[in-house]
Amino acid sequence: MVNQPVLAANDRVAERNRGYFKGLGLLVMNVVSSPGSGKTTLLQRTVAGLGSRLRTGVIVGDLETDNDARRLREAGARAVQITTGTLCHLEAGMVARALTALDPRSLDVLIIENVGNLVCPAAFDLGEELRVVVLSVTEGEDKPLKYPPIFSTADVVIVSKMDLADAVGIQMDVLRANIRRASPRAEIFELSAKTGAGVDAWCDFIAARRAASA
Ligand SMILES: Nc1nc2c(ncn2[C@@H]2O[C@H](COP(=O)(O)OP(=O)(O)O)[C@@H](O)[C@H]2O)c(=O)[nH]1
Ligand SMILES: [Mg+2]
Repeated sequence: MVNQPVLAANDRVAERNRGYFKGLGLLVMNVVSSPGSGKTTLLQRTVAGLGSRLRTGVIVGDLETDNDARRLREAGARAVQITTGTLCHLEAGMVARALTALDPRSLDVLIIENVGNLVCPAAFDLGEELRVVVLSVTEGEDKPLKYPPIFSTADVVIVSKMDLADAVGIQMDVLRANIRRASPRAEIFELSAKTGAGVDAWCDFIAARRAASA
């Protein structure tokens, strides 16, 4: 159980972030998943896909290393790494501090890649407009039912690694039904960051949301 005063303090900073993002017309997404489900690979594709349309910045959180920020810079993003040490989630204040390195006034979209974990990030609002949960087909059909807090608060659920769906024998009808149950209001995308299949629809969705929030 997370300490209530810590959550209340985080919520206050998150609200301040939200007001600031709104004032700038910046579309902000908080991307959450288990480690290794393909967040960074998808964000590399996303940054490249939005490249000619929207200026995208990325804040990426991991316990250690700046590997992901380097991968995202290679894809053309402005990216800043937060290393959390032992902490299993990002907090709103960390995002506010990291953002100063990205010149937010010159961005259209800010993507926050949270620490890989389906539990801790659920309780920490970062001030995002969209909470995006990535679930790869290799994780099994039952995960949406096992992690209710993160799935019930998702605005978008992305089923990733679709190129592996047949190889791992996932039952897509069961997975889709479980996502619908756990995330009743979420938009659902199915894609492969490896082949690129489905990534255009995802980028079009981001562009439409950004146009609506600008
Ligand atoms: N087959 C396949 N592998 C993928 C895909 N997306 C990512 N991966 C692989 O999954 C591993 C973890 O990816 P990464 O993007 O680092 O995941 P993250 O930990 O969620 O940021 C890497 O070996 C990627 O090459 C995909 O769409 N298909
Ligand atoms: Mg990553």
